[in-house]
Amino acid sequence: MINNNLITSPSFLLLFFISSYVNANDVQNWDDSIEKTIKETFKVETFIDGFDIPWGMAFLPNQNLIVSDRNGNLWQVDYNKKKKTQIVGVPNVRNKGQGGLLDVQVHPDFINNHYIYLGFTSYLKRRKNKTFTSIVRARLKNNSLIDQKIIYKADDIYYSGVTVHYGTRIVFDKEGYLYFSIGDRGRRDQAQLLDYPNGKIHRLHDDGSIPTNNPFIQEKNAIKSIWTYGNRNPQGLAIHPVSSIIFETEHGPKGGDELNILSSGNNYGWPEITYGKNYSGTTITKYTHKKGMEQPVIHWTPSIAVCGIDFYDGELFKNWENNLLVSSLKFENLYRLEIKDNKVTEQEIVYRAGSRIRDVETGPEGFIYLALEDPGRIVRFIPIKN
Ligand SMILES: [Ca+2]
Repeated sequence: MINNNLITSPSFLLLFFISSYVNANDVQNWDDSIEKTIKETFKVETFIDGFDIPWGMAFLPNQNLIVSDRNGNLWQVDYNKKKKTQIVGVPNVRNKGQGGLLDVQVHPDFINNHYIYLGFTSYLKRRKNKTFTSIVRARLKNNSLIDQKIIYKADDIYYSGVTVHYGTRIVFDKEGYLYFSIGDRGRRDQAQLLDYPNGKIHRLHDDGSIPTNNPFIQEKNAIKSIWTYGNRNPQGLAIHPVSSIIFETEHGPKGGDELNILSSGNNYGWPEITYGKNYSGTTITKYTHKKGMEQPVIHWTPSIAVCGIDFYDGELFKNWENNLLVSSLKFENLYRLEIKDNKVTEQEIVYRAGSRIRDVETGPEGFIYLALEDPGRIVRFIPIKN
């Protein structure tokens, strides 16, 4: 133990500054705390730092971590060496407002096809301020993206100069369908219209083709990739490890952040029903329920600014098996939700990060990884046996 006299002595301070300087290139210990929660105790440590705004994370079968940085950089982090290398060949993105390089996802059969998917803010060639969500598929070879194919791009008419509510989370279900979200792009009424791609969850085959059993495939004028609608700004998607049900989180306005269970063709109500208000405090709608519109599983009011989610399906945190981990931007907390029969039976804050949390992932060996942005870094939870 270091006693207080030593800490305040000039020679100790000098030694401290010298050692900080010498270690400047190593991973810094931003995080080094022990967290006691209701059912688990764990240590938080910095896994890798030096990012701008790490937005999405996905692990490869070889345990390496792919991190998408909103500024357009894509990184591969060597799991054992904890060193990151930049991946080249990323499409040009419009890094403005809430847009940029957003989510990354790994194909379920990556081991054979080496496909990864990126969700990003694309722009029109002649009018760079007009943006929308696109999805690209590419093979990851060493640290390059090759054989690129844009598997989703909206028609130019939907591109807009508004730089909010891109959504853009990507997930695969167990049957191999690819789902991705697009927020309402600040045009709330369009979330209810099936001839607009914004305010929706979309479903595609892994090559970008549209499944013939999508819910609006027969509907005239509907965009055929739409899976659900009435979604405001969804930035969390996760598949339940046992039931395979798709859970979604979306940012509400002022209040009314939602956790939803997605099902083909459903209308999640935005902006016809909501538990939130306008940021100014004025009313959006007096309705919280309407026939033909789905209720959230839970809503957070005031808004936590709910972001990426993941079900814990590792071996290490035994008491959190299949619990939903929920990240938040504004409240800077990681939440743990127990869900039984599609109802939330317990909710707990398990970590106060002191930083916006963009994403959460169960990693190799069962550690839990969080993408934090102040400063941009990935931290992980290591359980401590009681
Ligand atoms: Ca809703």
